[in-house]
Amino acid sequence: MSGTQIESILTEARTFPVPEEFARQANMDQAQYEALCRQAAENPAEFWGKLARDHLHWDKPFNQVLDDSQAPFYKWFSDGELNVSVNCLDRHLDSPTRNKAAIIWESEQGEVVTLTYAQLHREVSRFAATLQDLGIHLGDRVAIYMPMVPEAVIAMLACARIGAIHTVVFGGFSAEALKDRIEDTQARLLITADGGYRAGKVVPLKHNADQALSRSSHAVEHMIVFQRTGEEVNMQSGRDLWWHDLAAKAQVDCAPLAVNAEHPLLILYTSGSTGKPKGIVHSSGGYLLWSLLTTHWVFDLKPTDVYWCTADIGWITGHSYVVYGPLALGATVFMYEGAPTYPDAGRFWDMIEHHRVNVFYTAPTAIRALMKLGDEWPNRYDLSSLRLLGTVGEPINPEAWMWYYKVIGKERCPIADTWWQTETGGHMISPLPGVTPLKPGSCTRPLPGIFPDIVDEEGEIIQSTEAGGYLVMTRPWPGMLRTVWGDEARYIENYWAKFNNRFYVAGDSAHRDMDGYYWIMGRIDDVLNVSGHRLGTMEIESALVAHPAVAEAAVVGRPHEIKGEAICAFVVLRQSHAGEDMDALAQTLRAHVADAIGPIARPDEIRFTDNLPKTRSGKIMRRLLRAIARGEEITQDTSTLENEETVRQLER
Ligand code: 6R9
Repeated sequence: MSGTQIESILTEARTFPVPEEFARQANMDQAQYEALCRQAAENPAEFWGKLARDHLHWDKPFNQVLDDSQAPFYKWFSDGELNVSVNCLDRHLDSPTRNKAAIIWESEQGEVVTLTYAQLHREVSRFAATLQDLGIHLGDRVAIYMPMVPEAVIAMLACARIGAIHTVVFGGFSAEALKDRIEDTQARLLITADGGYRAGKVVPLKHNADQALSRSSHAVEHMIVFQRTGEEVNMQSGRDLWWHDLAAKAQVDCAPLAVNAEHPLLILYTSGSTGKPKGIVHSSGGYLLWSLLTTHWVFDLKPTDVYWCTADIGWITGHSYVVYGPLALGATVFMYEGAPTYPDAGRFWDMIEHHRVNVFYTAPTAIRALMKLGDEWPNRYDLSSLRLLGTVGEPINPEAWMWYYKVIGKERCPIADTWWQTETGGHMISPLPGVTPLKPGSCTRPLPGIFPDIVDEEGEIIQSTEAGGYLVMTRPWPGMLRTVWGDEARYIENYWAKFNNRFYVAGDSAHRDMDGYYWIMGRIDDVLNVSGHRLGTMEIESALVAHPAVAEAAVVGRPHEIKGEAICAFVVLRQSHAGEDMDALAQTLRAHVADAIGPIARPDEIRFTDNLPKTRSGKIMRRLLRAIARGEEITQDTSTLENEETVRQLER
């Protein structure tokens, strides 16, 4: 079969039922799930309206749930008013949550700092008052370029308290990336630190910030510098201010400002396959509701849990699942500043043991990297506190899933494979741990209120359980992006135009099996065309990772006279298999793929490498590998790669 549909070639038959013990205590059980799904389908306004009233504190209640008069510019709860920091902090102060840990933070050197909700509230109010003193008002943009320290969270919530719009720039990004974001948002203020720690080294944040500002066509009025590493930095008088000096002078109280539910809470930049990064705009009400609900449903958080999401606050995962979702729920968030394998490969497991982490959320890239280093590392630690695991960022190969399930979760912990995007604000397709039987490699089913579908090139819904196509959303949801900052045309063009504004187009390819489970096959741009068969990269990669020698694989196409495209696989071996005969192993792996999924998917070429080029958020850069496989000159900017040297190694 060929044509416009994408073929699914991976057969994964393993299923894992919901553990009874887990189901009994879960925040959502089967009956509630079914009731919610039914209500969402039949009466969306009632469904969303009730959730928003029950879970958020409104200063001014809303009457209208959804305003679709200017679709696809949807508005949610748009005659209501609320304050996000009140929902994350103040409303917990009249309950025992007041004195529980909001944040437990550990530095790379092993210092531990705990902030209770009452303390965090105080710090946020104080810093919000400081921002006000500097003349920051409703709607002003504030750039935050910070290491993973509690002050980064304080800065975000302080912006929310006064209605300023934050744009967090990942601390691992260069001066150039920071400059672009400052220019695009026209930020009035930049909040940074002298430096941050990563793998025993200092990241010179203030220095980068100085460079960004010196190149920027837009001048910020002030830069607030948090002292973290204590190294010497250049303070420009009049412009640059020390955090601690301001804090010493500031009043402690800052009354929260109620804002319209549609007021932008944040702008976060995400890079598309073409063009400059897009500033994704999220709202105050809808975004907060969706991050809260998904944290509650998917992570099943309980008041007694210690919860750890390893994402940096520079990513949407850090926004929704380190800051807004868990704090709105009054949860205890564990936060770590540093590299995952510093000083050794046991660091994550050591902190899970030490802080008795119950719910752990990380990315496939981290899972595969830790898997590559061998089971002996996790096996040295007591991981019995864990009760639920999560993953996000890329499709997880079934074998990496199995490793996570067995070696980390000891076959006790459900895994939430959460599919979502910067643009969606929160989880969209994910197992509910007390409801959904699991299949390794599938993000399973949509959450209540979410209506995905799979369509072909013409926008027709694909009914087949084997063919894949475009993953789309057929109805709006409160956590959806509102626009691209300063570029409404790009919002339409990127997410809606493909099928005449009928669906939100995610840009991923996927297929749905006979149980209604979704399988993400990769980004739509990465689909291969081999002898007229359209194949997602994911499935061939997963077949490779299923071989015991392979830790990680990336598959790309390169032009082929007869087949259209030839399959080229880049493979990272597990440490236990380093030093084997590479030619023989390449043959074995080619045969293994042909065996596992059919001759059509047999790689034409296998290249071994120590690492794959990744974005800073850990996604494999297949575009770059494609250029390498084709022997093309690399014209893409590689400076934002996690591991730039890998590209040079591969080019040889
Ligand atoms: C949250 C986040 C979004 C893209 C998305 C998809 C990929 C994320 C996934 C997944 C398969 C999962 N993706 N989660 N693919 N299974 N569980 O990562 O946001 O950085 O915007 O990336 O990541 O391709 O379209 P973002």
